[in-house]
Amino acid sequence: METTEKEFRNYNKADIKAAVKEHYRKMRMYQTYDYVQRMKSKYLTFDKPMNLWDAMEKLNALIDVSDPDLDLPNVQHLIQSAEALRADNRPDWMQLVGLIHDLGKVMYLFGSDKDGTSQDEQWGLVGDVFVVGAKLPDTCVYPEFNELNPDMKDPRYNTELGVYEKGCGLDNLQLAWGHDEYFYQVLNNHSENTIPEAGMAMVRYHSFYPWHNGGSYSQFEAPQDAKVKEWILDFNQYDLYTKSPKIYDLEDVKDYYLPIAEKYLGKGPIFW
Ligand code: INS
Repeated sequence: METTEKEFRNYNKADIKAAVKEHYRKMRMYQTYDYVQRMKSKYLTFDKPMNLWDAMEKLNALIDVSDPDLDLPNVQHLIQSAEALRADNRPDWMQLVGLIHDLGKVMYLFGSDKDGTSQDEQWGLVGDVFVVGAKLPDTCVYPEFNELNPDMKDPRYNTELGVYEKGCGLDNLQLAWGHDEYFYQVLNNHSENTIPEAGMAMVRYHSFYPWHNGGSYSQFEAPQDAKVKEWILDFNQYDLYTKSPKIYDLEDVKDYYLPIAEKYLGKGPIFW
């Protein structure tokens, strides 16, 4: 890899786009406990059939505004991740997870500016996520925006535990709404899905940087979450350090990934 690790995710470098910072300002300001509940009832309807490859194609039209390291359409990032996993001979299901882990970003097709789930307003779609319903930690990128979150003035939500119990476990937390939780729930609802538990965790928690990278939220961890963190950190190398200007054609790699996708997701459409 050409770029060294420390050059990734540097949100303070001089040429960072104002749009990245603005994205995080809005995300911190609007992603409240109530907002997340509203988005769950709005988007977890599983009534829109679309096959996997059509969904991949749709990510040709989406550039992730929160990403300081990549300006390419999101489908390129997915192929780059998968190809790196393939080159390292990682298990077929993990290669598939690399290929699809951000597919929840197709929510932009059904989304709106108002919800932050559109091409223009992405604060409900992409970016590092955090727990809603508990105090925001300083390990969030741009922690200076934490105080803009209305929940931080609400005594129900602004304490270390907030609405949760100590040791409740990761799966019982409500995270900021975005592509990760959306796609996890879509896959969970897909009856033909046989992606192993580790792969499902990679989909669900890969953007949860304040936890897997920042070391926050240990008050909520249950014993089984230690292994989840190992899975996520393993996957993270392929999610983050594979970002490069290299462009692929989805059609060229499809022959290789199609049988793997059918093995773990079946042949039918996915309901979004
Ligand atoms: C990126 C991007 C990714 C997400 C990361 C974030 O900007 O939105 O999809 O996984 O957490 O830093």
